[in-house]
Amino acid sequence: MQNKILKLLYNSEDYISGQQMSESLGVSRQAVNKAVKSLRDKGFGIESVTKKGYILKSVPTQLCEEAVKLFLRTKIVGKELKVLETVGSTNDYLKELGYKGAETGTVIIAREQTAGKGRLGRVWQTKKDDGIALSLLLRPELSPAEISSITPLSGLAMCKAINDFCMLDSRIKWPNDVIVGKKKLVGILTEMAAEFDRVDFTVTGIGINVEHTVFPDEIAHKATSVLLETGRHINQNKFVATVLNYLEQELIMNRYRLNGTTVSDYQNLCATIGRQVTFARGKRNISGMAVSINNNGELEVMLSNGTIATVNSGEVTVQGIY
Ligand code: BT5
Repeated sequence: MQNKILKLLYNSEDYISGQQMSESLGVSRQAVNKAVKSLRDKGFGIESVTKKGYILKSVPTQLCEEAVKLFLRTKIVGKELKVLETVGSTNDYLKELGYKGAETGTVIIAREQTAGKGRLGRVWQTKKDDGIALSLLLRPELSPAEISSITPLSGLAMCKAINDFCMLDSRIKWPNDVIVGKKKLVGILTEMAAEFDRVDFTVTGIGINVEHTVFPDEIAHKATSVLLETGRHINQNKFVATVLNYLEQELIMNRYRLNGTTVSDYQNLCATIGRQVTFARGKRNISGMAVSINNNGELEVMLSNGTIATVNSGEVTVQGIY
């Protein structure tokens, strides 16, 4: 109901009366008043003038479900969407929903995470309203071996969304970071629930630094935020809708697989390619020049003897970055 009232107000250039709204939605005037009040409580600037009606003057900048939905243009991603005030980890929360049958495209967003996770048991640091934590559940009809494109495609979507919305020149540090300059703006963690030959669901968690002006000492040298890079405060709701639009474009429209176009897009935006990298093989550290990624999302590294090594784990040090 609130979403419908909001759509009417958003799409109307002039004042719209309570009567008009109640007629076009087939609900009572009282229900309209109640929805308007709830929307105002959530921070929507809805002005009312006697005999003219209501007009939408402003949308909250802090995350709110109704506002994200207002700007969303997707068919699948975010069809089910929830914004939480606080949660341990959006990935853990969404995995629980996944086991209970949540449908593909379900999105959980949190204004605060108290136990944000990175890969390999590492911690993802977030502070209330400074960072956005977002998780997307997908049910691709693929085998566990075939879902390796999900993280790179998500990274590609994030990089495009940031460059488009924040007008930044962000790049992808293979496989799962989005960086600006030499610092990390976004981290991505994909988890899955699978049987031997069939994926039940994947949950891709994306942490984005938005409003931070300072970071904890241990990451201050390698972390940055949209505010630090642009000097501007963004409307988080419009931004999240842009992110979800790009996730749908890159993941759903490409059926979760890298192809010629997405590999080429990824390579054009990848900061790792063309740099010296070091990675572990067994107990040895090997260095070489990152030259490309393949259709499985693996990094191809040219070694000094001219052979190509394929790296599929993210533990790579990139010279000049981190
Ligand atoms: C990642 O791991 O970068 C994946 C982060 C995924 C976070 C999202 S938030 C929504 C969803 N719910 C979750 O619980 N998680 C996901 P990794 O590549 O392992 O990088 C982790 C490392 O990045 C840490 O060890 C720190 O060095 C650094 N780090 C931690 N917090 C950071 C931040 N806010 N900004 C930049 N770097 C950070």
